[in-house]
Amino acid sequence: MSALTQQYLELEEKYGAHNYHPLPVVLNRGEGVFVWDVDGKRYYDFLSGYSAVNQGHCHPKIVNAFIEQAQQLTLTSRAFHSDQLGVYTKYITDYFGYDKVLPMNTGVEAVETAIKLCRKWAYEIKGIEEGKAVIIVCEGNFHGRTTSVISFSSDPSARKNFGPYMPGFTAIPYNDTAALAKALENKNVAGFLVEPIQGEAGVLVPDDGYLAKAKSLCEAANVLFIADEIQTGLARTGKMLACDHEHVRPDILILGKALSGGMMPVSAVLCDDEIMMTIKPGEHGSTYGGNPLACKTAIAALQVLKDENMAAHAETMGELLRSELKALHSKHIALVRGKGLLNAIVIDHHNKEAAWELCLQLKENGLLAKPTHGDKIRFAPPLVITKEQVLECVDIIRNSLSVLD
Ligand code: IF1
Repeated sequence: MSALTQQYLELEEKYGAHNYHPLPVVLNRGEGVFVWDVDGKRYYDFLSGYSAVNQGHCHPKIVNAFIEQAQQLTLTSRAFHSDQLGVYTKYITDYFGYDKVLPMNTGVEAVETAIKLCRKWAYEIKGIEEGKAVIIVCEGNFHGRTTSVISFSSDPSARKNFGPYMPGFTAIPYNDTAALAKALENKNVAGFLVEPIQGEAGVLVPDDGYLAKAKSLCEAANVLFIADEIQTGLARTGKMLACDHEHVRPDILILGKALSGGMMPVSAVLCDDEIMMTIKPGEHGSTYGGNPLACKTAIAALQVLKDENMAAHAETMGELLRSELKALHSKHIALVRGKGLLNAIVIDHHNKEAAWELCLQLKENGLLAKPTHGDKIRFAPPLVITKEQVLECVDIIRNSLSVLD
């Protein structure tokens, strides 16, 4: 490790909270599928900021929109109107086909917003007795870090000693429509909150038909189907939304991450008037939510996804990546799974540090990826990756795997 890298690591170690355990690499530049460290070494980015930079690092059209707006007007608060918000709300609701949007910033804020909308709808439209609404969630979920949202996490490290926990959530196994049907028998159920593919759980892809069946069960029970597409949405899995694979239209759609192409936290909740209009002035909001800089940036980020046909490209590149990884027939890879360019491998090794060691070797060889849950490594490059680059990355992975022999 270079002295320069060491210096930066020491600063973070000494002055930053120790709530992460990153790879020992210090980045200072990004462009497309690549990032560079402070010593000028170039890497393929196989994490894409946890799918926030689907459009590639520093996409020129998104950067330009951002800079233009930054020089014009960045924040008004929602106490006043801006000339950007109305344009953005029309743009994004047309884009996804919903009556209305509620703009927020981080992903978890949008999840919280969806929960509030669901509860309001339950009491004011569905007619559930006040305080009794239940939202069904899935075991192994990841929806963010607030105290409410970690209350229904099944990951001890996300929850432990952060209680007391928020009531009103019931967890059922993921990818289990029988369990959902059973849970829906409770008349106080207001919503079903689900990730179309579970990211944090190690890119768990449910069976074909799961989302469609879940949606129809929810419809029959007059329960809102709430899709957290913060990670799976925006072309990542080979469709604009992962729910599109099964022609499912969520009642509440949650977006974040790549909605700004990595420029700043921009999230959104979309739904129709019956749900959205239950929230009245003063009942919900945020200082930065819907700010003009975010609006302008998000329009550019969404437009780039369409103009550059990124969903279809992600589908093709994802198929190539998975088939090439499988063709390695590595004894260290137990499983290759994913959809589009949201993929993971499961490492098979007696050493439980094997995935971490492989990631260190990948880094040496010019590819950045991060282990999750010990034995899984996510492979989710920016969607601008080319065929030649996918093949080169598979070569890097093949060479790096020998470190586990
Ligand atoms: C961290 C994982 C990814 C998300 C879904 C909501 C949020 C996220 C489906 C919250 C955020 C991130 C956040 C990051 C790690 C991470 C992650 F490994 F934990 F699961 F991406 F895969 N819903 N996911 O994936 O969005 O508030 O962060 O903007 O360390 O928390 P946020």
